[in-house]
Amino acid sequence: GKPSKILTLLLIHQNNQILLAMKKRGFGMGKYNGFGGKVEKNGESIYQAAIRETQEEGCITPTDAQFIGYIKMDYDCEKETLKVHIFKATHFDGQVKETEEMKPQWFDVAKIPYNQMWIDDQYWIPYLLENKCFSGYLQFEGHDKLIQADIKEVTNQ
Ligand code: 6U4
Ligand code: NA
Ligand code: NA
Repeated sequence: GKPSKILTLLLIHQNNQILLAMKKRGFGMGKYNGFGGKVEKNGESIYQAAIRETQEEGCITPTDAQFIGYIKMDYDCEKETLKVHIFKATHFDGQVKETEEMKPQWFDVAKIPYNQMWIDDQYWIPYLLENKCFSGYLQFEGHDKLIQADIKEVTNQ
């Protein structure tokens, strides 16, 4: 199979709102998403990368981040499979600011702009909002067409 790379994605869900950010450059440009990126190869943990990327992209430091989901993403047009580790936080230090990479914006959870987001987000954000852990696999044709989507709640028994 293809080589893979480990990525993080962190969403802030506070009261009845979710913080998303319009990505201004690079992978996913023009889409609203959480904060995230690649884990550094210097011994950084996935959790540390999730916090660092949120600091770099949103200028805030999540204070109660928890791992909530894992999705393996296969893009036919990308050299590497993405292993995306998703975190949720409800509190943070600092003030949300626009950066060179991201333009953040709060949305009511009833008005999440799914039509301006990655096509898979509508499948797993509902789990995140309900604090349910989830895991799954996505296979893309290009960046906007899903040819396989298998995301399920993960329960500990
Ligand atoms: P650099 O090299 O710093 O610009 P970096 O910020 O490290 O890159 P980047 O921006 O490539 O990493 O990370 C991609 C981000 O997009 C990660 O947070 C994962 C996220 N992502 C990729 N595919 C996604 C998808 N289908 N649905 C989704 N997020 C996705 O919700
Ligand atoms: Na990033
Ligand atoms: Na990065």
